[in-house]
Amino acid sequence: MRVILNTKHDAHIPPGEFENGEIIPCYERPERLTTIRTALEVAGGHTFEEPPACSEEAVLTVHNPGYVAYLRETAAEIRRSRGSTPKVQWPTVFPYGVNPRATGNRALRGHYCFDTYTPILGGTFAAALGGASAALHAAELVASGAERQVYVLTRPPGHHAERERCGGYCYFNHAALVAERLAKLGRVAILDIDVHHGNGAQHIFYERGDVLTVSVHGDPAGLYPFFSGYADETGTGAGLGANVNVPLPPGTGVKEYRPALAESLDAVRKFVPTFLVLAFGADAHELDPLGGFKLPLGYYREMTAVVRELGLPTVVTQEGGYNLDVIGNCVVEALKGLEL
Ligand code: SP5
Ligand code: ZN
Repeated sequence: MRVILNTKHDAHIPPGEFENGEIIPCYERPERLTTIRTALEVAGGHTFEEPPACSEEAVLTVHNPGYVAYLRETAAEIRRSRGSTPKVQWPTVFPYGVNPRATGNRALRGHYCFDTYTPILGGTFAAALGGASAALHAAELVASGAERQVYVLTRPPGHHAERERCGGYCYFNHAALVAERLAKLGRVAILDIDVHHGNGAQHIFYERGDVLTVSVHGDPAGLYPFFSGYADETGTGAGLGANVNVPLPPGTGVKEYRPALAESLDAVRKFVPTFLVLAFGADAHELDPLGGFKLPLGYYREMTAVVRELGLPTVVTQEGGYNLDVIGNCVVEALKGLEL
């Protein structure tokens, strides 16, 4: 398969993530991308390419201009600071009250980010724009008919990013950028099989009837992102019925996952899309440190083979997956399933 890389990814290497009052080592690190790339090279049959750089305006199709400018300016300010102020900017206070007003920097930090896992560094904007470039190039290849399947190998991931908020290690929503581009040509379904709820695309397309968002994930009562991903979130207005959540309990294995995925694929078929975006995470694997699911490596080919049966032109975006010993092979198997 044609693999589009975010070659700017290592401009973003956070010093840690803030979890329950402690800074712990990042789960989301550069080795995630390089280990997946190496596994694909060893497996063979894939080509790797750098996308042309997209403009900042190109991400405004799904992101708010104030948010994009905030990421750009914060990163620039951190680069200029040279040791006098911290090299990382974390939010500490989040919107509250009858009319939250975000004017000064400390309020903006919490306004434009919804958790403590997603800091801004001097290189964050460049890395995020590199990911958007990869996603938009992949979308263009499928939109033009040059390719039927393309895989976007990028980090930081994208599927938690909302229209004007980063979170869950995500800054720009790659799956949403691809969907918005393809929606100019026809109906688009986003199927999110990362173990965490695809809250970003749900948020961005919640009122849209031309983009279906479907997510299979761990029950938000016990798993990140905690506030969304319940089955009764079904869309609103023209988008009513065009959002499908399939939450599954901790410890979910193949026996429970298989029918849940089948149900999700039925929802996709019923929508009769022209294009598919597969937001793929390897964090439902049994050895993932964050997911709590029990899917074995041996299931990953079957998992995407049933997606392939949809017969749709498809862009795959790399989302989560945090066990460096298994994510490479998960991707290898998933792409095999799509290409069968
Ligand atoms: C793209 C993606 O998969 N983002 C997921 C973000 C989840 N971050 C939660 C980190 C929780 C860290 N502490 C959990 C310790 C488990 N042993
Ligand atoms: Zn995830």
